[in-house]
Amino acid sequence: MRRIEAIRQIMAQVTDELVIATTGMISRELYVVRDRPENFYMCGSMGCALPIGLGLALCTDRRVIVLDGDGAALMSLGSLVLSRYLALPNLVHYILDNGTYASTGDQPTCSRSVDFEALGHNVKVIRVEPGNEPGIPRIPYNPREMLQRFMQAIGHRSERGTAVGERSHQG
Ligand SMILES: Cc1ncc(C[n+]2csc(CCOP(=O)(O)OP(=O)(O)O)c2C)c(N)n1
Repeated sequence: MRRIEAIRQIMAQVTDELVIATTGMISRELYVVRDRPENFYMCGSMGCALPIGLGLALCTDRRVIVLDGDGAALMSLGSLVLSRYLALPNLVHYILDNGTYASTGDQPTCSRSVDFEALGHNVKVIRVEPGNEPGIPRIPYNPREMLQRFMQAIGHRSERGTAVGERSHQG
């Protein structure tokens, strides 16, 4: 199965879940499949989709879906075992495992020797083909727009009444 097809199948089941997508083509393919304000595209920081998903799932009853790559999951093994420890019932962690860092040119990962489902919590590994879909555009939102859109979608303001993205840019 192509990775984008796995994303299509996952998103076909989504109603009001918050979806946190990992860095690279997984985010970009999600954007093409079904862009929505409740999607957060983690542009730039590989390995951070699960920690963000964990934080969200800890502080809301809403269901949270993390769309991860095998390379990103391997980069964040501490989050994987923390997720197992926390065992949050509202978190589902998909790992789209193509055995490579496809977004940067299909360099191999060591995912085949790792049992992600045993290490993490509510992990669903989907084996997908390596490679990227042709012609997938870049996500047009800059990081601040991305964050503000998402925070608005989840109804969150910081205690000072500013969106969190504004606050972090002030240092
Ligand atoms: C900390 C960090 N390291 C490296 C990169 C460069 N990078 C972006 S996406 C990517 C590959 C992601 O691989 P994987 O998570 O397996 O997803 P795939 O692209 O295979 O679907 C890499 C190495 C980055 N953005 N951040």
